[in-house]
Amino acid sequence: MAKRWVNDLTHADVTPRNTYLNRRQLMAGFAGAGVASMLGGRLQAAPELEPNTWEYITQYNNFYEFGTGKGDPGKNAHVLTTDPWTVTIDGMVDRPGDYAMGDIKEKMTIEERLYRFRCVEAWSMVVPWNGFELKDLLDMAGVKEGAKYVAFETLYRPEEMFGQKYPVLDWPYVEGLRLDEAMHPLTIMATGIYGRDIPKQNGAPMRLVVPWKYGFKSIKSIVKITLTDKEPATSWNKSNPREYGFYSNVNPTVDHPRWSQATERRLGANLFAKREETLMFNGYEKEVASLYEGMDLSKHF
Ligand SMILES: Nc1nc2c(c(=O)[nH]1)N[C@H]1C(S)=C(S)[C@@H](COP(=O)(O)O)O[C@H]1N2
Ligand SMILES: [Mo]
Repeated sequence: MAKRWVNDLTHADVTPRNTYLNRRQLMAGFAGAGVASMLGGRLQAAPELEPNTWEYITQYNNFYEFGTGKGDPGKNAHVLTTDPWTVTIDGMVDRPGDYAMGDIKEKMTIEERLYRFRCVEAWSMVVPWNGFELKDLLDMAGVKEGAKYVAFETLYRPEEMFGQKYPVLDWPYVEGLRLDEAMHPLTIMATGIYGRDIPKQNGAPMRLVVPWKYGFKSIKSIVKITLTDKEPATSWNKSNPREYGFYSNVNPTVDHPRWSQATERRLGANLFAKREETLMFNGYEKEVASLYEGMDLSKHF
């Protein structure tokens, strides 16, 4: 099964060192996840939303704090201490402070959201998240007039996140959204998958999910949320601005400089299934296109 993964494109190939790490770790690979899906596979990938298996969702991950191989986070993330967990909300808010994760969960309404998930590397899956709307959390803190963006930060704890000992990215991982994107009802903070607590490799105890954007926008294990009037720096943009923009909306008509974004490989699909066509805004065009009216999306990629 590892073989199929070797063929996946990777946005990690930003330096020769990364290329080396990826090759090595992909070879070590992960065995097992593909078998059940092959046996149960249908001849054609279905267009309707069918969630991926728990195994795929939790064993094929990108979480570079725990290694750059797809199987690494599933093997390594168990060492992360997620309780206690504090989320700092600051910047342009009425009620800045350090919020205990338990208190946040108690106040928020947890729902299930079945979303497509499309990585910039051109693979995709469908995930039954549990979580709450980011808007509700921001409303709790009270967004001040004049705030235009939301910046997010992942935990920095190299003793547990061994990947942070290597300069693969400029740690901690940071991301950002425009305020209207953050307030959109499709934007959630995920705290669970398949009705269970979200596994550490998927970003416990709380990670962002923005289903119409490439997966790297969906930052994991968040400890800080800052409301600001300036466009925040984002990790992959800092690492390679030519290839990764601030917006990173899924768009089949704007290719990555090194590969096409017109199609995608649905994880867990039958081995012989055709690649699927990538949908504008990952299939959420009706809901989110109005956010980008009048913008040149090939310029604001
Ligand atoms: N902190 C942090 N968040 C991250 C990443 C990461 O390396 N570190 N990888 C991103 C990428 S590239 C993708 S595709 C998704 C993967 O989420 P999943 O492993 O839950 O499928 O997480 C995103 N969030
Ligand atoms: Mo990704």
